[in-house]
Amino acid sequence: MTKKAFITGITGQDGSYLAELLLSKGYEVHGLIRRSSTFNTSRIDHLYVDPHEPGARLFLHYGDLSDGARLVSLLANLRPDEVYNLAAQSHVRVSFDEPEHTGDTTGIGSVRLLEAVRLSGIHTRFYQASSSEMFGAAPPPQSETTLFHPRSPYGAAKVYSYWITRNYREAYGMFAVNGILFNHESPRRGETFVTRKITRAAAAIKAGLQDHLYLGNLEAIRDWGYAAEYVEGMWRMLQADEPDDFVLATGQRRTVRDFLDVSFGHLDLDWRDYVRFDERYLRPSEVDALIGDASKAREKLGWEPTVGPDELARLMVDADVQALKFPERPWVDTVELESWGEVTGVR
Ligand code: NDP
Ligand code: GDR
Repeated sequence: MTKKAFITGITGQDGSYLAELLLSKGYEVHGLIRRSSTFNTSRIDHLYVDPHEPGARLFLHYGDLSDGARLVSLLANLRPDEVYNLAAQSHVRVSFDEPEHTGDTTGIGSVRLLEAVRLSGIHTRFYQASSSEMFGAAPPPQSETTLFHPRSPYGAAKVYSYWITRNYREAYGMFAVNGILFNHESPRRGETFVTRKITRAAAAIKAGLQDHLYLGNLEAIRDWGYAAEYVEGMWRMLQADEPDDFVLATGQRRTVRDFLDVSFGHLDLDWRDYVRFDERYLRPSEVDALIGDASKAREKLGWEPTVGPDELARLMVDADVQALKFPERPWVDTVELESWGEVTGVR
């Protein structure tokens, strides 16, 4: 029997990799997309096959995490085996500008989806995209047992989603799990997150298209992994015998400064010649250091990342150099190049 998955946030970085992974495993994939006045599906266009074609296994449905009734009717009709809740207002800095909207989408959106599962009476496994931002000020290394101390409206909204997911597991016996993921990046990363901002700028500066790069706090420490490997961990969590919560991380610490060194160095550039400070990119309260301990996922799920932060930086710079040459395919990366025909069946 073909398994059916429902993904919110399918147009985002993780949604696109997860859709690819599930299609390669033979799933029928249904994605929630927001109506927008401009196209917002560039990260999944390469996976899309006209639904009238016999081989089509990817289907998109309009909806929004702010619209609970729509979520109920969609789930009741689709009856998926697995639900992945990846949708969120996911930018930490923006969450200080839009705290209420972030709370509504990143927090309450999760309970709307959990309620939709419950009210539609379906038996499904539920994945919640929890975040290392929930740890906030708690000192590293952080694991599943570290107490939360969020430092932003985004982090606080994710803590609510974490606990409401656990509550539905405990209260209703739902197979509902939290993946507590540390930062993961890729050539498909949104352009305003610091890694992608850096790798795009390095490529553009090298090509003579940009003079400067404006950044905020260069001392922040993060644990950066490769998104394509993290979606495999999400899937494994839903294949486990028992529902449980897991940290996914590389365990490697790098500062923003380190990421600049590797990215610009890869193109024989010295970032100090180009980077300027802009206080606009500081946060009212910062998360200084996130370094994850993913031993539980390694032991219980057999999940282990192979791409560390330096290789990741080089991979992203290479992809951004390529993207300048082929602007019509900005999402291109190595996973894509190796598995393109096999995954999509369209080439
Ligand atoms: P992105 O910002 O790339 O994608 C977010 C997705 O959510 C997009 O598809 C977006 O749609 C969708 N979305 C936003 N608001 C709504 C809404 N109200 N209703 C329906 N859909 C909505 O995030 P990532 O792919 O990087 O992350 C995926 C999830 O994992 C997020 O929940 C994020 O908070 C979380 N996370 C991410 C980490 C990371 O390092 N990447 C680490 C830990 C957790 P649209 O394209 O239309 O904007
Ligand atoms: P983060 O990622 O806040 O960790 O959240 P981001 O890349 O935005 O920031 C990382 C660190 O870099 C510093 N920084 C800058 N950040 C941005 N965006 N722009 C800048 O110009 C800049 N200069 C310095 C930040 O202050 C911060 O310390 C990401 C998101 O994907 C969340 O959704 C996810 O939950 C967490 O990772 C884990």
